[in-house]
Amino acid sequence: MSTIVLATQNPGKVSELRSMLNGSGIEIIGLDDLAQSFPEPAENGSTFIENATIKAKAYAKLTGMLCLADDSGLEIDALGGKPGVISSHFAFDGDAEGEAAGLTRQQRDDLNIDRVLKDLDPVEPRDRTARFVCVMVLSDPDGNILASCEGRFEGRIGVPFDHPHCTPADSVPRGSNGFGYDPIFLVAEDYIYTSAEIEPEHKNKISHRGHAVRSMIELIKELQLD
Ligand code: ITT
Repeated sequence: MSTIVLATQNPGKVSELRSMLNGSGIEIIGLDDLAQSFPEPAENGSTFIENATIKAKAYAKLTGMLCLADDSGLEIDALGGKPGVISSHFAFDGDAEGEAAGLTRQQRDDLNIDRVLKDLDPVEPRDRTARFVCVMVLSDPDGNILASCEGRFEGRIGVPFDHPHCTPADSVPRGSNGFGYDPIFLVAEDYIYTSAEIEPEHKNKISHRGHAVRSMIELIKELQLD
């Protein structure tokens, strides 16, 4: 089995992907495990598949290895599917340069959460339906796409503690696991716990990334890479 490099600079994704691929027979390394550092490609696609393809091809070429990229994000129905492909920089309307460039990932995540809660302010708790989407793409060093797949994770965005319609069940942010929007995402199982409160192993079982990874493992096995 060939070694596959994970094309992500997001430590939250790396730890989830590592734990899910553990024991799959697929040997995985992160960009951080390589001696060199690599420039982040501009994610200027308008869909998850376009951006995942940009990342997979770019890092496959740079590293000379098979490369697995994940492009993911949050789609909120009441916001017409936003933040979608600009989830990582929603507070800056998708602009990764300018002001956002000087911030830590945690600071960006906090500002993105504030923006979502502000935009949803007039929306009733039951109308805050949303889902995480994850698209994965595997590229070889020549830029050939060997496999792609998608996973989804349904839920609802909670309500800030100080909002007049807030109840204890839907109050957010809550929880310290995961990353990104997890503290405000009430998992559709019961809309009680956020995806930052459930155990990481449980999130991996039901999440968008978990579903995509399991499909990708099957596709990689079928490719019979050596
Ligand atoms: P790479 O491009 O380096 O992989 P990134 O964080 O910029 O890292 P994306 O462009 O795919 O990755 O953006 C995904 C954003 O969507 C991420 O920054 C979070 O804000 C959000 N997101 C994706 N999966 C999530 C999850 O499981 N839990 C919470 N938020 C998530």
